[in-house]
Parts: sequence; structure tokens; C-alpha cells
Amino acid sequence: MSIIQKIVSKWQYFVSSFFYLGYTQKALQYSFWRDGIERRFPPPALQGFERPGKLLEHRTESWGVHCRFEHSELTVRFLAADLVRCDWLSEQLPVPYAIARDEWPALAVEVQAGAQGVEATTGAMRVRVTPDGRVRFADADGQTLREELPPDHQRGGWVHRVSLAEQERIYGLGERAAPLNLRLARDAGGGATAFQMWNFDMAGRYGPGADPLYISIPLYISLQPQGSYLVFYENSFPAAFTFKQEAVAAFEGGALRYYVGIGPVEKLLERYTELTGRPPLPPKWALGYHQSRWGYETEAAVRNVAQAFEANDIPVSAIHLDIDVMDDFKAFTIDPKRFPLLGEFTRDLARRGVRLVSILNPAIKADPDLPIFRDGMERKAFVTTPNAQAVIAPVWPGWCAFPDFSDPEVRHWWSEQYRYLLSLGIAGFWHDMNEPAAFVAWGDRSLPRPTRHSMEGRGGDHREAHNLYGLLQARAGYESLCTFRPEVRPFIVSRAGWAGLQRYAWTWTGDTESSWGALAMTVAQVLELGLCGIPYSGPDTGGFRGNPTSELYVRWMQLSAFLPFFRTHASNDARSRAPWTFGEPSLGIARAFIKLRYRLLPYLYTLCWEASRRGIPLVRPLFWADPGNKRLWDIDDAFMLGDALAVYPVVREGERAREVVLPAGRWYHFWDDQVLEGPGSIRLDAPIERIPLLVKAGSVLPMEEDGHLALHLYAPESGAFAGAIYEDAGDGYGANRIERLRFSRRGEGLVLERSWEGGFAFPYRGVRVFVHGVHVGRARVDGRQTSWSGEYLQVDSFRTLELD
Ligand code: NBV
Repeated sequence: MSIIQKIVSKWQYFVSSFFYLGYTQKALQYSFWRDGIERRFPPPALQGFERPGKLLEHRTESWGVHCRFEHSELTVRFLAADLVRCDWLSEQLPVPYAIARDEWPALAVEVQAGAQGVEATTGAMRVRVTPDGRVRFADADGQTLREELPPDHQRGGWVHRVSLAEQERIYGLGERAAPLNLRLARDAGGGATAFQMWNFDMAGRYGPGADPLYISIPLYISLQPQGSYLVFYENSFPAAFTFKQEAVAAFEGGALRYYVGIGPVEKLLERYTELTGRPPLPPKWALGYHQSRWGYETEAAVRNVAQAFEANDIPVSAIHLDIDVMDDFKAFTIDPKRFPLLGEFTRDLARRGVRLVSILNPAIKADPDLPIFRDGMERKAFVTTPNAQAVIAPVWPGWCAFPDFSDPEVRHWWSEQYRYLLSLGIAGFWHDMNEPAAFVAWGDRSLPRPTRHSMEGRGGDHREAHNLYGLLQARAGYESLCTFRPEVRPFIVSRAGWAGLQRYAWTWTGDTESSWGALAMTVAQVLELGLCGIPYSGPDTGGFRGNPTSELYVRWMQLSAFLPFFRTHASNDARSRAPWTFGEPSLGIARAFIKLRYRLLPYLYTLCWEASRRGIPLVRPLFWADPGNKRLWDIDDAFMLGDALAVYPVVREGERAREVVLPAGRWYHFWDDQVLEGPGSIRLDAPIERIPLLVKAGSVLPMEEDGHLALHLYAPESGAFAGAIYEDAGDGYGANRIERLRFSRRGEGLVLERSWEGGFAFPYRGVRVFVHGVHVGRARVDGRQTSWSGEYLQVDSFRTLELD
């Protein structure tokens, strides 16, 4: 970045800090006050040690080993054969907000000591602690995957260094505006980026390179030729991570407690989500298309939007209501003048299959006439300074107080507030500004660091609670929806979060600029979140701030249609944006991709079911399909959607063809069945009306067509493939149905065997079977010869299908 660019970016930061001129005076006042509080209450001065010193003794335990050093102690506890928790003696342990599982089955751990130190092993994983406090993690064959230097603990902070191999790739850290392989990220001076762990409101605009963003997660995955591992630091304090010759994690405070898992990336995600929780199955409607805009100012405006979808023959599942809906921006209110009949309106829309999702900001207007504020003050529900003064900062409603979601009673109190909006039929909630964000004139856009939080009663300051704030608001919201609307599944979208957010909410990538660079970075963002256990995310299609050209919007639509959260949203100063805004040919292309998305729902929903059981993301890096292929390790302009689809969006202006790097194996082009053999690379056409989309040979791609379950069979060269399709009512917690498929090659022909389990009746009118890659002359359905129409075979049901 040049000096001019630096000045421009500083200026943009300054200007966006004053985003709303009306708040300038409050922002100035608050920034002065915040700085004063931070000066007055500096963080406690803690001791520490420079290095742990020499290993003095160790104690073998059934679960691992405890090591005593001259100046510290280390506990190595196996939770599973391939997952270990390490604890360096710390002043205080974290409150386990990220952790979903604390009981782990007993394991046989063997401990051996020698001149090289102490080694604990389960067979699958070895952890060696050296006499000077290094810790080495190796696989069953003794191949080292991670080697830590002795930690440094000074003034309450920790610096943890790990050596990195030249070829090693690093992914993770939550939401980042960076390349997928974080080692490729560069800061303004061209050096390796120092990634900050501090959830941050981008206040209206950001593009590639911005850091930090709204979700920081101190987790990374390392991929190396000899294997991969995951490390998760259970520490929510501010931290910086850099990846040069070493991976350095520097925390401002807290405990050095971390988890290391080894194994293939897929298994790492399974383990990590066993530890931090799996994402529940979302309501099926949430997988449809969402339309949103900051600036739908009246009920009539929203009605017009809904009608325009019908008029343009475009399906839509949800419309989002931004802060325009609120009465004077007050949380949990609806402006009765502009949205006079919201209850009736939601019911009317629901009949047409459209849900309303409402925004919800955590800050409560500090107005003594407001019952929720008075009540909160009486209950001591808001966070305070160390001298018990309420922390009041400006947000949309003016001066606001901030609920302390780390207090279980406050979470409960907060969860009750949703009832009014639920009674109006609001189907889901969109938690915004929950980093938490405040309007400032300079400095950090959040609360003063000395702000006190309950932390489940044990007490803690904002340095520790800040990154947890969005996670805990989501937890309160999720519990509310489970309690007050138990018959349906909760739907919450949260801007901020931390490890474990997947248990409660989806997310979106926030206030991106409307640029080609921002479109391109979206792929890595969604991938990175998925690798951190958060499978449901997506961008503001078209970018939040600014106005996309019709080409940019079309290309963004073509990408978003394959991302878990598919929504158009824009700032209130952007021109109106909906699939029909740009007329033809954009409208026809947007319609086709939105309809394709709906046709793919049986496939997407099955991926959600898989995510809920195994924690693996829907959208995966290309290397998922071919992990040993180094050529795929840095690719972040393409991705896998499940195991069957490889998506290659167009992310550059004017591009009408693009390079497609193929994972190993045979692939079919979705649009015309062209057969491609991987590994390798090829240039494929990408005219404005489509993007390269490949289907893996051996897949059965389930789609919905005219009320039928369409099974698209992509012929493999050889071998047998197993698959499943998940079906249920699409919401609630009733019966389900799992269709198991076994697909194989038999000579020149194909065989598909199908069985099912579960009490949910087959929800389609019948089955249509399409075959790709072989010519079918004859079909036998459960042993009976059946006529083949040419394009597809239609049957009510079948168990065995033989095609040749
Ligand atoms: O509520 C207004 C916006 C919202 O549209 C956007 O999606 C959020 O990320 N919100 C931020 C607050 C104002 C941003 C300048």
C-alpha cells in the first residue's frame, strides 16, 4: 500500500467513525470519557515468567501427564485419541462459553520419560514435553506436526511460538478479509499481517485487507505434506496472530489453555465441533433466497417488494427489516406509524411462503421513561465501570446501556424481551452491532476496556468479555426462541461471535464495499468461517456500501446462490437493489440462479443435516476433494459445495472464461455434461449467464423438479459410491426420513440401490432419474423392464434401478 493509499484509508476510517453526523457530539463526548476511564483503571499488574525453566518432575495420570517446571506447570490431558488439551499454569481459567462437551470417555494413555523429556501417547497421537518446555505433537508414526517453543508469560500476557515449515499452510482465525491461506496475507507495509483478535465494527465499509472484522476466533488449521492439525486457544482476550517463520500467538491476558487435534481436515472439524458444539438443523426456509435493504421505511414498501417478487416470477423465502422498522431505533419496538399492521402483514406474507426477519441491536436506549431501561437498571442488567457507573455510549437510539450477557439472569431477562416481536410473527432475528459497537470519534469502537462483566459471577473486564459479547447475545436469543416458540427451529443471524457461535446462529460478512475485490474475498471469508466451525454464512450480495454495476451484481448473485446464506442487502445510501433492478438480461440470470438454488434444496438440506451431525461445513476448500494435491491448497476463488459440486465463480470484471483447477478424478460440467479429468487445469467459458459448475463423477445429485425428487446420476468410471438424502417437514422436530443410496458401475451400465428409514413419508410426487455420462438404452426397476422416455425415467418409488 502506498503512502497515499494509507492516508486515504486513515481518512476513510475517520469519516466512517462519524458515519452519522447527528451523532458527532455524542461520539466526541463518549471517546473522551472512554479514554479517561481507561486511564483511570489500567489493567491489573500481573507477574509472570520469561520461560518456564527446567522440567523438574512429572506425574503420570490416567488421562495424560502433569509436568512441573522451575517457574510454571503444564498439564497435558487427552480428551480423545487425537485431541489433547494443554494448560500452562495461569492466574485464571476461562469461563467455558465456547465448550459444549466437558465429559470425555476414559482413554488408555501411556507415558514414558527419558533424556528427551516426557512423552504421552494414545497410539494415534504423541505429545512430547522436552526438558526446556517445548511441546511437540506427532502422529502415530512419530511424524512431527507441531512444535511449540516454551511459552513466555509476562505482565499477565502470553506469547506462544510455534515453528512453521516452508510449505505449511494456515487457515482459520474466524472472519478475515484475507486470502484463505493466511500466510499469504500482507499488511499495508507489505509485511505479514498481524491478525487481531478483537471483534470490530467496520462502520459501513470495508474491503480486502481490513483487519480485524466482526468475528475473531483464535483457532487455526495447519496443512502440511505430512498431515494436518488444528489448534484452538480457549482465550477470548485481545490477541495478535502472525505467521512468518513462526506462528506467534500473543494474548494480552487470560489463560494459556489450548486444544490440539491431529488428522485429516474433515476429522479435525468433527472433533472441534464435538468440543464446541454442532450447528443445529436450520429451518428449511432459511436456505431459500432472502431480500433485504436498509431503507425499507414502511410496511407499504416491504409489501411492494414482496409483490415485485411475485410479479417477476422469483421465489423469495424471507424479507429482512432493518433499523427502519423500529420506533426511534429502540430495541424490540416497531414504529406503529410506519408499520401499523405488522402482525397481519406477517401472517399474510407467511401464507405466501415469505417470512419476516427483524434486526435487533443489543444496546438499550438510556431513557428513564423507557420500561426496558428502567427494568434493566433495577436488575443491574447493564455493564458498569469498575466504580459501578453504568457504561453509557452512543448507538442508533442515542445514549445507550449495554446488557451484560455474561450474567445468566440477564440472558434470561433478555430472552423474555423477544416475546412481543414473536407475537407479531417475526420469524427470525438479525443481531447487529453486537461486537458490541458504539459510535466513536476516535479509538476503539466499543466499550472501555475496564468495563466490568459478570462472567457467570466470577467477574471479568471487557478485555475478556468483548469477543464473547455477540456469542452470548446469540445464546440468549436462541434460548428465547426455543422457549417461546418451541415448535419451530430458531433462526438467528449474528454479526459478531466467537468460538461456538454455530450452536446458536448464522452470520454474514457485514459491511463490505461494492467492489470486485470484495466479491473475490467473499469466497475465502465463507471458507474460513466454515473451517472455524461456523458453516452458515454469506455476504450482502452486491456489497453493502456502494452501487454495483449490473455485471458485478450478476456475478455476485451467481456466487451467493451457492453459499449457505443467500441474501441481497445494501446500505441506505445505495440505490435500490433487488434481482429485477437492472432489467434484462440481469433479471433473467438472477431468476435462473435463484431458481437453481431452490432446485438444489434437497442437496443443500442434506448438507445441513450432515453439518448438524458432524460439524463439517457446507462450503469447503477445493483441497477437501483432493487433500494431497498442493496445487489446491491456496485456491480461494473456487470451492466445493458438499462432495458433489465444485463451484468456480467469476470474480473479475469483464471475464468471460476462467481457469478451473480440477481436483483429482472425473468431473462433469453441470451445464452440458462435458467430461473433464482431474487433476489439472483447464480454461472454461463463463459467459455472463453462467459460471463453471462441476459435478463429481460418482455423485447422485438430488434436486427438486416439479414436485418430484430428481436424482441426477453422474456416472463414475468404476467403483461404488454411497450417499444419502435427508428429508423432514422442513421445520420443527418431527419425524424424518433418510434415504440411503448406493451407486455403482456395472459393466457399461449403472446400478442404483435405495433404502430408507424414519417415519416421515416420502414428500415428493415421485422420482425422476436423470443419467449423465452414459447412454441408457434399457432400465429395470426392481427387476421389471421399464420404458425409458429419453430424458429421464419417472417412477413412484424404487429400491433397485439397473440401467444399461
Ligand atoms: O442497521 C443498519 C446497518 C445494517 O444495514 C448493516 O447490515 C449492518 O452491518 N448496520 C450495520 C448499522 C450501520 C452501519 C453503518
